This record gives sequence, structure tokens and C-alpha cells, in this order.
Amino acid sequence: MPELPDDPLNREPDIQQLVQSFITSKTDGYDRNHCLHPVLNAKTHKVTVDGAVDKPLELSIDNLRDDFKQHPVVCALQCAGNRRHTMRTKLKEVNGVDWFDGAVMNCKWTGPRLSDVLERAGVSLSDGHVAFACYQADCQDDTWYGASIPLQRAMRQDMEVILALEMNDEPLTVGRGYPVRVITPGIAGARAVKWLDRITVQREECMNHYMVFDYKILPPEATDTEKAKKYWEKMPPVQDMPVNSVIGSPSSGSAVKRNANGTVTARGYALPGGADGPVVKVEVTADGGETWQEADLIHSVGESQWSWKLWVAKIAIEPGSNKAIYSKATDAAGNTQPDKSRWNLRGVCYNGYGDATDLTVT
Ligand SMILES: Nc1nc2c(c(=O)[nH]1)N[C@H]1C(S)=C(S)[C@@H](COP(=O)(O)O)O[C@H]1N2
Ligand SMILES: [Mo]
Repeated sequence: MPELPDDPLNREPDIQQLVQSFITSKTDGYDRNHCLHPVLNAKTHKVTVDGAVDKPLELSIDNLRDDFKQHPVVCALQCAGNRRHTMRTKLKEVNGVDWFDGAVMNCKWTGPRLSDVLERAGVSLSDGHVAFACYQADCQDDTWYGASIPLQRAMRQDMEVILALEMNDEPLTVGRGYPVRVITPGIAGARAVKWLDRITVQREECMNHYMVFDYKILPPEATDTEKAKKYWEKMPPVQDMPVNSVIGSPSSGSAVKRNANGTVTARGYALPGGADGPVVKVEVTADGGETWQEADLIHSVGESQWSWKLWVAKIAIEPGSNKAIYSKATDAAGNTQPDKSRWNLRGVCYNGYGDATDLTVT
């Protein structure tokens, strides 16, 4: 039996470790939970497909594996709160788990395409949403967990939304949503519902707490919980994540020894915006943005428009204290990171330049 936590498990890996490997192993990924892990039986578990469909389905895990083509997708999965720490320290205090830069992983997921499953059920709406639910555990702010994505995104084969049965060619672990979870490439992790038990085609967005009262970019006027109240139901839920990059090493505040040619080696990851991948360029600067140098993108087997790019750069820096390196990614559609992104109360979708500050270079 795997060890089960007493509180919803929220943790992120060491960032230096995380950027060592293109594929994140099952022990290196972050964990984000609003509930305790339910331990489900794959032999009896069922996923209901209902709502605006001609033929509602009740699919076992065997059905999902044997009755549909299995589709692999390598993609980044990230919490919308990734990098919240940078927003709260660089801009202003925010509410939420204090994620640093490690609430993201890049894995290979395999399972049937959502579009194939929906086609079998016969979708009778042209515009609407596909809601995903897990009724298997009580959440901290709701009795179930749920999310939805636009129906048109769900129906597009090339958007590669899948019902994952495997991660990195092994059955999901309990923590990753065993026996089945949604994987929504390009879209915030909050929509990648674990321990999935229901898929509903509907006109409205999902009304779960985590869809309506969380994971939204509130306007800057929403400066506290009270002032936020009137905005929650007006603002759209986060779907596509923004282009991003971080510096995994050196870490801020560390002492760095220069290479023989007077350069410092920086490494990190870069993420494309939503469906606009892949990342095509990462630039770094050691003079506060006066000059930018292109980093080397590390090509890896299995990379896709949805995966992250690991990068490495050797950048010239004079010895001294209080040195800083910044990174900036650009994706195939030309989206590029701003210096700092806009403050919002819940600290979601921070995508200002990646940084390694307060370096002592010798
Ligand atoms: N059923 C369920 N699914 C869930 C969650 C949850 O609490 N319960 N958390 C969501 C959030 S906010 C994120 S970021 C991802 C995290 O996935 P991971 O724990 O595999 O990293 O799962 C999503 N799916
Ligand atoms: Mo999340």
C-alpha cells in the first residue's frame, strides 16, 4: 500500500532537481490537492458520460483501455499558482499556497482521447462545455471536485485532451488520480481532474467551487477577500496558461563560481502559452535587460507543442555581489513574457521574467 497523507498533499520538488530531466519521474512531480487521496478500485470504478449526449455511457477502466485507441501525449502540467511566490514577493502579498517555481511537471500521459469518447456518446450541443467531476472525496471548500473546459476545445483531436490511465508508461499512482484523470494540454492543472468519475456535456461552465471561486485572475481592484466577492462570478476561469520561463540554477541568493571563460551557466525550463507552443526562443540577460543572449534549447525525444523546453545558457558576468540573471521565453505564436505580470489577489498565472537574483559571482 502506498503511504497516504493526513492532510491534502501539497508539495513541490527541488527546482534544481526538476530541471535535470525532460520527463519528470513519478517521484519528482509536484502534488496539488484540495482533498485527501481517495483509493479507488480499478476493477469496479466507472466513468459516467452524460448531459447533452445521444447515448449516455458508463465506462469501466477496461472499456477506456480496450474500446478506444490509446493516445500518448507529452505535455507540461502546471498549477495556475506556479510562481505565486514571485508575485507576492516582487509585486504585493497574495492569497494561496506559496508555490515557488516547481508546481509544474512534464510527463508522458496515455489514455483514450476525450474527443473519441464524446463521439461515441454522440454530442448533441455545438457550443458549450465539458465538465469533469470527482465525487470520490470531500474537498476543503466543496463536497466534490470539478472543472470544465470549452466543448470546442474538447472535441478537437489536435488539442489532445485525454483521459489518462498511464503516466510515463505506468498506471497512474494514487496521488496522480488512479485509475483515471483528465489531461488538458496547455490548460491550467486545476482542470485536469483526478479520480475522474463523471463527464458531462452541458451549456454552462462547471459550478464547482474551484471553478467559480478560485483559479481566476481577479482585477486589481479586488485587493482583499471582501472586495473580491463581487468579482468572482463575473470573471472567467483560468484556462490556457501563459508563456513562461524560470531559472532553475543558479538559485537566487547563491554563490556562483564562473567558468574558465568568465561565464556563469544558467539552466531552466520554458513553457508555451496555451495551444501556442512550442517554445521557440529563450533569452537571458545579466545586465538588467540591456542586452539579451539566446539560450540553447535542449531538444529531447518526445517533445511536443505542449511540452516544456529545458534550456541552458553560458552568460558573461563580472565577479561581484548582487548580480542577477533574467530569462524570457517566446513561443511559436510570438507570445513573450513581460518583465512583471499583473498582480491579482489569488496570485495566479504569474509569468514575469524568470530570475536568479542576489547572486555572488566569484
Ligand atoms: N479530484 C481532484 N482533481 C484535481 C485536484 C483535486 O484537488 N482533486 N487538484 C487539481 C489541481 S489544482 C492541480 S494543479 C492538479 C495537480 O495535479 P498533481 O497533484 O498530479 O500534480 O490536479 C487537479 N486535479
Ligand atoms: Mo492547481
